[in-house]
Amino acid sequence: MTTDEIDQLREDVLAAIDVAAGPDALEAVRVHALGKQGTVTALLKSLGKMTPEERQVQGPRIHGLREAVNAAIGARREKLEAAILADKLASETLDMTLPVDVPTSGTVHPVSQVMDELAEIFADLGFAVATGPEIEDDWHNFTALNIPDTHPARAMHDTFYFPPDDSGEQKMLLRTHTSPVQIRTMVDQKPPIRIIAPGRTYRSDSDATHTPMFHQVEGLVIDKGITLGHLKWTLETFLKAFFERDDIVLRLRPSYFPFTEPSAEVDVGFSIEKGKRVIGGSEGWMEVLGSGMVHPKVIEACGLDPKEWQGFAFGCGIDRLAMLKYGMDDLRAFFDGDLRWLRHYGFSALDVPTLSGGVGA
Ligand code: 2NL
Repeated sequence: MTTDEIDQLREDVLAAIDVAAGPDALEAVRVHALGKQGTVTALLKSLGKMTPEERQVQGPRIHGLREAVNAAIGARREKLEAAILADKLASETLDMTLPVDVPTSGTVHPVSQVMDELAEIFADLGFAVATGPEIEDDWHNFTALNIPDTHPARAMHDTFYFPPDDSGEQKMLLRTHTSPVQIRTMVDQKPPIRIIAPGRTYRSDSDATHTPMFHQVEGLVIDKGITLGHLKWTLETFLKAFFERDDIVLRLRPSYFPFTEPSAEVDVGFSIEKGKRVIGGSEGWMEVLGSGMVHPKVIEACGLDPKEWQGFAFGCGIDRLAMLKYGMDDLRAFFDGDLRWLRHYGFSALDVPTLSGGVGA
């Protein structure tokens, strides 16, 4: 090939690179010039057949051509990719100044709202939210909680059991309370522990005040030197924040749970407003929570030394808390899925579940 022809080839290839409209077209130009059968490749191959003198003259020209083509392809590719990215960015812009006034469909269920409020109140007191499986084994739901096989509390819990496994040994069950979440936390984590465990629980029970699935929240503190005083202060602080009233009076009544010793039922003073019972004041007492000091046997079952670690625990129904706070009187409406009820009692999806967003707002 003559020098003129090489210059012509260079011009042609560079021009083709310049007009390649996209990565695919550019790749076709590259293959045409630098591929196995490419025009520039053919020139490089021809070097082998030249005399040393010829090669000395043509070598730098042909290699220079290859380099120029490579550099031009690289530059063009960068340009094309930048243009593609710019297009993509331009087509994916979001107008951040758009107002958020699009009507949301659906509402937050009062049970979800109350769960969010609980998480918020207890977060301020240093509690984390713990969750766990709803299908449990006997050990986590009963045995570890000092409820042995023969204990009457097992019958009292009206447990839903699954059919036994193949070995016939293990019968899984639907948890009857959220305590197994706390058992799992004590087994897995080192104290100090401060958690609440809200969630679905199940008992084979159905009437005006019981649904087979209901929501419970339990709280657990494990640390050194924990007393009933800590329990009472925590529950009083929680109830004042939750019901947004300062005139909350607590009465701890001796009671019995297998997993706490001593155990106390917590009554809260109520008053009558517009013919309805509301929490606060002291016209009468209403039972709201169960609680107690965690039984040493429960602490031991979780692998901790009860001489070193003590704690308190409490539990209550979330559905009932929601009814008391928001003035609903039929538990079963919670699970009917009636849109009119949900629109009336539900909360806006954009609401922040703070204490300032509750009944007092
Ligand atoms: C109630 C009473 C209660 C607990 C729950 C608990 C959990 C562990 C250890 C000890 Cl892991 N106790 N939970 C304690 C006392 C009462 O619930 O009336 N619930 C609806």
